[in-house]
Amino acid sequence: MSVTWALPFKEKIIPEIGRERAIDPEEYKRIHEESLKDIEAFWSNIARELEWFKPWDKALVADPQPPFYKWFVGGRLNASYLTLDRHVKGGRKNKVAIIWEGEPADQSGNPVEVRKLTYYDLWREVNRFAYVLKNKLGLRKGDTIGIYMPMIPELPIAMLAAARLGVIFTVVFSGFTAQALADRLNDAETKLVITTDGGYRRGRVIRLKEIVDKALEQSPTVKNVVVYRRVGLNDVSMVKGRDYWWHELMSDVPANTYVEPEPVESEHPLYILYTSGTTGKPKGIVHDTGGYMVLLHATMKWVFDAREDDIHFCTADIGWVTGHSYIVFGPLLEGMTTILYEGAPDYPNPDRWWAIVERYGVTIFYTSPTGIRTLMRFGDDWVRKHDLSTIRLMHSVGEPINPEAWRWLWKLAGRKKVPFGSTWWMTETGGILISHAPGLALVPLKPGTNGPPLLGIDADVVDDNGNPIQPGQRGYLVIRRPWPGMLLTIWKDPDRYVRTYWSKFPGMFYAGDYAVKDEDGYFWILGRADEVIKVAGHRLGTYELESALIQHPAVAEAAVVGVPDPVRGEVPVAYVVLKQGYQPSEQLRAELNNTVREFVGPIATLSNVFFVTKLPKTRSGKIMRRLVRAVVTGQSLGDVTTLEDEASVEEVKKAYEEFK
Ligand code: 6R9
Repeated sequence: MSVTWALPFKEKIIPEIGRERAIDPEEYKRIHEESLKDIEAFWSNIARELEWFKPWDKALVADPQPPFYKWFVGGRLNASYLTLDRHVKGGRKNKVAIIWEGEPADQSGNPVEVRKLTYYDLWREVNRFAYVLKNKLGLRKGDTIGIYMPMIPELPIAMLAAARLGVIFTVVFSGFTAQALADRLNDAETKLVITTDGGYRRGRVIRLKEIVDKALEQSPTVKNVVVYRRVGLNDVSMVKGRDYWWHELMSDVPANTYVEPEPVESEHPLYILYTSGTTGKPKGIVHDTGGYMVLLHATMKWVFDAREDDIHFCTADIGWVTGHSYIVFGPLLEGMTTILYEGAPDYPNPDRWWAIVERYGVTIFYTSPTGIRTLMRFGDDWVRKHDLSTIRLMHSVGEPINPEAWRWLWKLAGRKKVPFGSTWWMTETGGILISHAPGLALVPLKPGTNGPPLLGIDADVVDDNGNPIQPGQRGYLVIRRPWPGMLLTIWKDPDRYVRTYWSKFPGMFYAGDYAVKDEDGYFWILGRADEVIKVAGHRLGTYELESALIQHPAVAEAAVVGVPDPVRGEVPVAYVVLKQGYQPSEQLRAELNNTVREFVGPIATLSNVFFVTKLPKTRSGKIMRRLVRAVVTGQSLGDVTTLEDEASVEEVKKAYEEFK
């Protein structure tokens, strides 16, 4: 059955892009088709713009067979060299690479700590820390380490130092709990964790080292911990022989220390980043070095129109893929100035972002719909207070952007004239694949769309059988051909890689999103087609929340679904079947919520918990979350032929209505 989709925006907008000539969608279609004729040649031309220690022999190889693709095989390069040494040697030595501000602020809301690191400063610190990793902690190419740090410059320093040695790092978002951290450290078998004594978040100090200590009770592979003193807590417990202070390790490493960047193979993993799937534990998405660098280079040019004097502000946290690609590696690869801030958009006041834009003259602003909606609630004055006229380009990412949020930001920060797109991509894709491309002079903008696939990207929308679908009809987003920057595999689980992404439609990458393509070839990504939800732009598997719930002794079964929320996009609600002998109560409700927060983290706060005696299931015993979701969102139930017991749906309905 096909669904025709009413797209939220009708208008086409020609923004000011500061170029002589714009490309219209028809012309873009032709250029796009051209780019797909020989994707190896196309991407090779872009790859040549980077510096390789050794050129590749073959641009694309399926090894041992599809879908295990390797890009730029035979080539050697180093991500830390490309993002640092190249600029230090090439005339950007004294250019500011990172502007950082901490959270603590004075009476008038100005940050009390600001650090500006030039490319030279950053290069030196990365070399010194690489020396520590290599010579004091004995790490070698191919080893894995965990990084669990707040948003301070030492976080990218640690990432780049690891990359310099070919050490594979996995950054764990500093809002995650000890359990979530331990799971990731264990799966990646990390030898080292780099952390801090603590970090600031909305005026509170989060004691990160304590969380690491708790995680390490269950993480036997970790032999050492490096602790950077961020907050200055004086009661940090240090385990002798295991834990070291960053500043002590660095104290006798001279400022001019140089560590040769390891010329790694193009397909050498740069990092692993864990992300939620529909079932099972989080997946360790593995990214290569060569393809990833090439995709970032292309997207920085096309999507962000990267220029020499840009100040690039991506509001994400480095703990998510957006921060990896578009705070750290992308902007530094292009030799830009990138902004890093510690804290939250609405603390100390809801103008934190706008104050940052004004203070540093931000030109490129990359943010999320949830962030925009959060700030919208505080009204226009917080925005109007600031001079945002330096902004020349904006994009959003993470979830579909709703018309109100788009208009609000375009009017207030975009002065109704700058390009403002919604870039589609995911952890697995490494970088943006579908987007308006102001850097290619592609207009018009269509608000709310993700735009057309970028050059070299063979994206499409297909029906249940994998056949192309009519424009305007809802289907599944797929990528028909490999692209540089794509995940190599799932860490230690190649079968799951094949199953998750390449099996629904054989030969095509299945993204897990619903999408519509319009007559101009612009894509509108509508949201997840599977049981992944996006809470405030953060990806959570309903399965993870359910697994947390059933840890509680009172819970027999649980179903979690995402329901629309005006600010956070989606929020999770839980339906819980209790074990015999337990009664529903407010106290139990609170306990269950705590359990989830403890296991997954504060982003996973349940917006509601309903108690029922049975859940809707298929005859084969699979929980039909789709039906639960239909009930709470007031949609029609659709096909219920596989439902085992109709009374279960009635119960779900009743529980929900009683609450209303
Ligand atoms: C980068 C990132 C990926 C999922 C993806 C989709 C949703 C991301 C979007 C978007 C509509 C956009 N998504 N960008 N939906 N418009 N511009 O968010 O990665 O955390 O792995 O999430 O996010 O549903 O499948 P990740």
